[in-house]
Amino acid sequence: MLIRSDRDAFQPPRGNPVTPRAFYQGRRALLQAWAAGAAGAALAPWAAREALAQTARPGKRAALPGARSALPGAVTMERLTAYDDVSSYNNFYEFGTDKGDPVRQAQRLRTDPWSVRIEGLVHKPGRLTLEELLRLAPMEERIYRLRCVEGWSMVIPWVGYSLGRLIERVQPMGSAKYIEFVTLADREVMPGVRGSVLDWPYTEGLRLDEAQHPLTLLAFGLYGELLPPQNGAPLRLVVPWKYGFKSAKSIVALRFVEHEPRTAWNKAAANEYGFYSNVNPEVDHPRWSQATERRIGEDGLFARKRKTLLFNGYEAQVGQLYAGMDLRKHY
Ligand SMILES: Nc1nc2c(c(=O)[nH]1)N[C@H]1C(S)=C(S)[C@@H](COP(=O)(O)O)O[C@H]1N2
Ligand SMILES: [Mo]
Repeated sequence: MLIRSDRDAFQPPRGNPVTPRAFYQGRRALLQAWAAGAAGAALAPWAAREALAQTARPGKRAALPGARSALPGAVTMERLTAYDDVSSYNNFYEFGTDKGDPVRQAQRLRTDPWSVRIEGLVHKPGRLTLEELLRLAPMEERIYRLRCVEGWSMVIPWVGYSLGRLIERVQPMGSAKYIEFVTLADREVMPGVRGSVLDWPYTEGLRLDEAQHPLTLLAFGLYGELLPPQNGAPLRLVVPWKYGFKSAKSIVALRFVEHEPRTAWNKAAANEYGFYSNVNPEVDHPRWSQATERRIGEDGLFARKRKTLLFNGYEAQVGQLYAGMDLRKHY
């Protein structure tokens, strides 16, 4: 594996078009373009400085640079959630059910070596190593809102590339209609897996067209560095218009299937967690409202609740995927 220790800078594989230098030069050029109004609304110089400061590397893990995504909807200008919050307030039930459990318990997760099995209805099944996955497509930085079904949200600068790039590589058959995502279940290092909170391994699923949507991210990093274990190292999904639990962490297999797969949360409580789980302020969870959310880091005395947006604010990009569907029925 290329990553020898947390402190070693990630070395872009040969042939990867994104070098760290190109990344920083590219970002400087992008910021200048923003300031000049070339990329839509002009940013004031202070805002440009803040955008640069926001994504400063925390220096905790190996660097994983990515060029700011040019994809519509892929970069929100909302204030980022602090790295310390992103990496210490987590849901990763394999390591325990308290928000503070993953950061304490996940440091023993071994991500080297790692590979992902490609199974089912594809012309190119097999196993891809993490090295192969890291160089499969250029890395991009995408700043997405992540809305947990529990009613809190964060804004996180992820690094990765569209899952569609991997899907096209493995050539799905015409009969493949869904992808089931299987994640690691290692009793040795994951205390939660010895219990029965969920039916392990944690699995998730997407319709093939959802998985192929350019906003669906295969993430390897955040804040310009490799993912911390508690955030789903070495690779995870980020599906920004769906509740956070659809964004499966520490993925070990993709299964291309014909029928809608069961998912870990659907098995645990089908009336509470449907297959689609699109963020929708009008469809309440059976036990609480989904109309508002609390932004992590804004929980002080005067913090206001934010209104939750349909499809988490990504309606312009993804609404068409659900045209004609009854979103109350397909919750
Ligand atoms: N394997 C696995 N993936 C998972 C979870 C989990 O418990 N296990 N929790 C999900 C939930 S409920 C949320 S909100 C997000 C949280 O991601 P974060 O901790 O990086 O913010 O991860 C999702 N992915
Ligand atoms: Mo969640």
